[in-house]
Amino acid sequence: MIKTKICDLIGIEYPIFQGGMAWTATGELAAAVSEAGGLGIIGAGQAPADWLRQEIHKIKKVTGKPYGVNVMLMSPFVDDVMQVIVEERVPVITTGAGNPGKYIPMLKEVGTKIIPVVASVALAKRLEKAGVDALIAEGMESGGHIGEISTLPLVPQVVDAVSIPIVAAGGIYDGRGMVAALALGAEGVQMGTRFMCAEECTISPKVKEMILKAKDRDTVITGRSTGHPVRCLGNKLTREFEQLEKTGTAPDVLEKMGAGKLRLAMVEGDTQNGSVMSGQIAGAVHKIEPAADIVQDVMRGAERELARLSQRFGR
Ligand code: TUI
Repeated sequence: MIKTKICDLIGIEYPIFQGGMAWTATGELAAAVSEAGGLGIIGAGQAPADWLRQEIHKIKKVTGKPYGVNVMLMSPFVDDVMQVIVEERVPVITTGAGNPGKYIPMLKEVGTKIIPVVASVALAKRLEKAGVDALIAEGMESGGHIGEISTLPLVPQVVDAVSIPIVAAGGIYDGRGMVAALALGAEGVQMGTRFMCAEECTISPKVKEMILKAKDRDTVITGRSTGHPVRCLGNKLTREFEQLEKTGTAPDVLEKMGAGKLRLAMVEGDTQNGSVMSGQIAGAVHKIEPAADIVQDVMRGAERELARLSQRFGR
């Protein structure tokens, strides 16, 4: 049985987080993952607070198990979103794309566990001092907004720099990845791309199909020149974006061009003009299956892999 500190901290059966992806991780997906024993996380993204409340209520109808909300700190609605989290007594929040420091006191007051995503050792240390409960160390293999360091070098450096539990993210999709993360000192894993292909994920079937067809080298990073690098599957939009970046287009023009493109892909299913954020592991995802099967496959695979390693190299 693989039970870790992160399981005890938040009261989950398996140390698997489903990434709280904007316009992708709705109440339906998060409820299925939580009910299966992992941590389902709603992606609040840039959605208004009312939308979040409705998704939280969907989860509460399906399961009494712990769940989370991911707060995208660049959202214009971030203050209202935090207010809903406090009012609804959300058990866990994860944060992305910034420093959640100023919200920590109000969340602690209601007992919400705070688990920010970090892409560097410096921010990890600062947030530990500010009193967060755990951290997700996310490598640049991930989809969406990313840092500059890969999972393999990032996780052990963060693990060694702080004493709170670390969840590894970026490039993980099966039991082998979980065992690798545990070997690096992580207490759990977060997976996004594989859960995009869960049956319960409500994104457009066209996006799921694009992930299923993707190969190892099909993602690209755009937006480096704006200071907000984003990993997506390459398409018409990324080619146009790359061209504009090459010719020195101003960051604010590029930012404007990116606005609304994630929704266009995930909700409207426009996989050529929309932003199909996905991790490098897309090339390994080959089927659409229930979220519970994903959770079970990762856990069984990890146990099998530990047994294999111990048989091969143990005494
Ligand atoms: O947040 C993510 N991934 C995301 S957010 C998102 S929504 C979006 N929409 C339009 C444009 C851009 C994003 C899609 N994917 N992952 C967590 C993450 N956070 N990765 C890296 C970071 C990060 C980066 C810099 C966290 C903190 C940071 O610096 C903060 C500081 O103050 O030092």
